[in-house]
Amino acid sequence: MKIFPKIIRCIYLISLLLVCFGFINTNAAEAANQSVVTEITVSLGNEANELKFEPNHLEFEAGKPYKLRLINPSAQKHYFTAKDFADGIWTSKVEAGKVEIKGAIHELELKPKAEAEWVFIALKPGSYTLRCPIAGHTEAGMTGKIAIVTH
Ligand SMILES: [Cu+2]
Repeated sequence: MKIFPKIIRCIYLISLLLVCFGFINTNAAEAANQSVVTEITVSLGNEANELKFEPNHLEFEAGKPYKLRLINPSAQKHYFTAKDFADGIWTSKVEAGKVEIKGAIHELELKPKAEAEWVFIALKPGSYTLRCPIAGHTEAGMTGKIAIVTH
C-alpha cells in the first residue's frame, strides 16, 4: 500500500521539473529576442574600383550587439583597419566562408569578392578612425569614421 503514494509523488516531481524546464526555455527565447543583433553592411571599394568605404561613417551603440558584414565587390584587395575601434568592442566571432574565428580581431583583409561577418558588442564610447592601409588607398580617400555612442 505504501508504494502508491510514492509513485504519485514521483509523477508530481517529474511534472514539476518539466514545467520548470519549459519556463526556463521560454525565458531564454525571450532574452534572445530582446537582444536583437543589428546588421550593418560595409563595402570595401566598389565595382567601379573606387577607393572608398561605403558607408564611411558608422555608428554603434555601447552595450548593443552587432553583425558587421564586410564585402569587397572590387577587383583588388582591401583592409578594414580600425585598431582602436577593435579595442573598444568585444568580438564574439568573425565568420568567413566555412570558418569562424573566435576571440579578439584587429584587422581584416578582404580579397576581391570576399565577404566576412564580424559579430561583436560595442563597448567603449569614442570616435575611431577606419582606413585601408594598402599603399595609396588611405591617401586616395579610403578612410572612414566609426563612433561608439551611449544613449
Ligand atoms: Cu584598399
